[in-house]
Amino acid sequence: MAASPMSYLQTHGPAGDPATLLGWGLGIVSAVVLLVVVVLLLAGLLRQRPGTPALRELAVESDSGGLRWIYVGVGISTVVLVACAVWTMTTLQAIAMPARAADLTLQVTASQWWWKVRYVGAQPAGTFDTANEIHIPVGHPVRVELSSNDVIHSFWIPQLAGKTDVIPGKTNVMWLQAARPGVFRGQCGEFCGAQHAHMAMYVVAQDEAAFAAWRQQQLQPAVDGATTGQKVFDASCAACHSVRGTAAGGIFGPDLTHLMARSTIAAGMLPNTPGQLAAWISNPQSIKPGTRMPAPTLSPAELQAVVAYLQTLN
Ligand code: HEC
Ligand SMILES: [Cu+2]
Repeated sequence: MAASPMSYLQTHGPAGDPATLLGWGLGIVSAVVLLVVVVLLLAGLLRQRPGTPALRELAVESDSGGLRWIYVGVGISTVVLVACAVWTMTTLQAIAMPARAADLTLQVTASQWWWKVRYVGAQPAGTFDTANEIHIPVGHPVRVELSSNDVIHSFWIPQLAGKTDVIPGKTNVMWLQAARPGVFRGQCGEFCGAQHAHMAMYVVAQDEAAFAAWRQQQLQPAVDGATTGQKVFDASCAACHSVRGTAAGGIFGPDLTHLMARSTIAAGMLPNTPGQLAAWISNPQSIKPGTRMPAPTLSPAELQAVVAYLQTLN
């Protein structure tokens, strides 16, 4: 469903599939109920033949079996409603927790208007941060711990799982599991300010070997050089951005250690190309008005140098 990446009518993993089936099932049940009611109503209206007195002129008669319709109708409705309730509860149970314990834990922190993603390693040295793009191994349940830095957001990858609110001062836990490799788009699902619509993310589901290689690469620190670009970065950007392995240790904005490994910038808004990077850095406010990244004052040469430096962060 590449054409409609936000469609939740088809999901690709056990954290979403039972709920999708339930959605279709309840939708069909509702349609059938509507159809039955409309047909019975029309049948009732049409039973009145020409020549018979209007309904309100009829004397009240004793029941001639009509109440049987009510008894049978209530009986059938009760069975259907109870069945739907049981189905709903077993579905909630099925998606509440993965079948086996998750072997990967992510701490996702939402901010206006981007997602910080921390991969928690068994050892502290195995922990790293990235942003707006989540890689997961196919077939493995992934535990996702959600918290917010500012307002209420909502974490939503429609083709993998339902929405979970992301609330300041609280950690909500959900899980993801992809049944096949692919790129699944996510989106903040709770209005969180002017750029709410530009708070997207991608989940990249990879086979185990590719995921392990990606993770290993993410753990590598960046090369610490003394290039002009890095100097500009340290002076103008490092207060907010981290590049592991260098002096840049800001935590206000996304970690940029492996920026080039991401396919988009600014939370899914722009493709990650040198031209878009330069456009973003020279004036983020014109691209994403209100974003927490101010426009830096860089000369054209400094802008070019810092973009060239970012190109080395792969
Ligand atoms: C005051 C803090 C601050 C400063 C200074 C700052 N940034 Fe940012 N930057 C941010 C924030 C916050 C975001 C996330 C914006 C969003 O997506 O809404 C961001 C996003 C980015 C992104 C996109 C990252 C991604 O993965 O989406 C890049 C690239 C970037 N900044 C580069 C720079 C460079 C280069 C400089 C210095 C010239 C710089 N920033 C200065 C706060 C800052
Ligand atoms: Cu949001």
